[in-house]
Amino acid sequence: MERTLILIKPDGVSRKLVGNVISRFENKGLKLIAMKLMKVSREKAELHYSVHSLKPFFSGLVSYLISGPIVAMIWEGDNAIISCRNICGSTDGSQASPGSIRGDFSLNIEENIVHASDSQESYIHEYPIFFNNNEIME
Ligand code: FUP
Repeated sequence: MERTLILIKPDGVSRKLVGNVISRFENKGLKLIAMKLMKVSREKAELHYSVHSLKPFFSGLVSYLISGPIVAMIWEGDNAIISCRNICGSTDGSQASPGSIRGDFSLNIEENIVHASDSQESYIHEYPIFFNNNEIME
């Protein structure tokens, strides 16, 4: 069993895609074990994206994540990380395959609806930024 952190970013929430996005993970057979609607602080956003801190797009990326409420979730299942990455699609919505979340709803790389942990190490870094252990269903 593997776990992964999924964020529905501010554009996903404001475009009322929350139900659609959640359905895709449920339909795949993954199990939802934590979820909250929240505003992310600048400090948390910078920590979440710290791997990109030296990239030219970092400040825009942080501003985007804190621009409105997000939905943070933890999903569990066999190979949850790669399964969820495939459901989300390629980072740039214009390149993402139709049928994936980004392929269906995003036209660019800046506003790409969702975040999904890209490895076990990333998940370990990311999930405590959004959840306390007592908020995760065991
Ligand atoms: P992903 O794991 O698919 O979310 O993509 P990355 O970790 O490579 O990038 C994190 C976020 O940075 C993406 F959601 C989009 C953003 N990004 C840009 O805005 N510009 C870039 O050139 C690359 C990434």
